[in-house]
Amino acid sequence: MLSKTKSKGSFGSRLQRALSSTFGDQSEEDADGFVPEYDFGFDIAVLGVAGVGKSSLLAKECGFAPPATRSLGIHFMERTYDTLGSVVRVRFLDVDGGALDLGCNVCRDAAAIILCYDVTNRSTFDAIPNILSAVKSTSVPTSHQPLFTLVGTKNEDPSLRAVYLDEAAEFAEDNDLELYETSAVLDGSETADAFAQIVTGVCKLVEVQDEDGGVTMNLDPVVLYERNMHLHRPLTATERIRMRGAKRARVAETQDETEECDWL
Ligand SMILES: Nc1nc2c(ncn2[C@@H]2O[C@H](COP(=O)(O)OP(=O)(O)O)[C@@H](O)[C@H]2O)c(=O)[nH]1
Ligand SMILES: [Mg+2]
Repeated sequence: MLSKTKSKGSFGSRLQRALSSTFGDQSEEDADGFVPEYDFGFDIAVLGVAGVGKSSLLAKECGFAPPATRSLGIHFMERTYDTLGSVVRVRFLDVDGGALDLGCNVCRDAAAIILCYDVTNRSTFDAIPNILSAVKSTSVPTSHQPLFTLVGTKNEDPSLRAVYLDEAAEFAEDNDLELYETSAVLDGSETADAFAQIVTGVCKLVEVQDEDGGVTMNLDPVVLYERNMHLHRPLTATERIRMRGAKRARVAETQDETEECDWL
């Protein structure tokens, strides 16, 4: 007799589920009366060779002291932003350079990916194409591709520069990436500006015109889900049904694309 075993999903999805229960992804489970502190949320994964300054950059942006020791694995930091009339909670996944495999799995559910290199260290820039292709080769359905951004760090001293802006800009253009340069030791305004633009860039993926001709976010849970974002309120019965359909379609799309890849 055939026995049915329930699939637990990929390592990435299991990790994500565990994280959601730890960090309280309450998009579907909240009880009535819950007062949201934000309208919706999403993850941004930050990748790059060890030592490029990922943790320092995130510490600056999220208002923590920079870490005293090297991070191992994946660390989480979060903060909220006011964007396009909504409050959005962004959870940053600080992926240690040595945890790229783990990072690639987590990237599957991220709305945006920041690839960091150190402008004073050429080899960290040379590593970016490999990191980019490793992330892109994870089975993310085409319609759910995250927004990719390239960030050059430690740009405060022009005399130490080893990667010139023109070259980085050319790579960014060729690979359809936004490019920012910043430093975690300066006052933080450049960093804040870069992060604000990245968060706005993600939100713009689901923007719509309102009746007055202004721009607002489309907070339909399925539209958000398509871009790896989630609402921070309980879903209605109809929304739950639509979400189940969208999730099933995504699983089917992932399988289709994996099968296509097997033929290559
Ligand atoms: N000069 C300079 N040093 C930085 C900057 N950001 C980080 N660092 C230093 O670079 C080293 C590695 O930083 P860290 O954030 O741990 O890198 P990570 O491994 O990518 O997370 C630390 O000694 C930081 O103090 C920066 O903007 N300018
Ligand atoms: Mg670190």
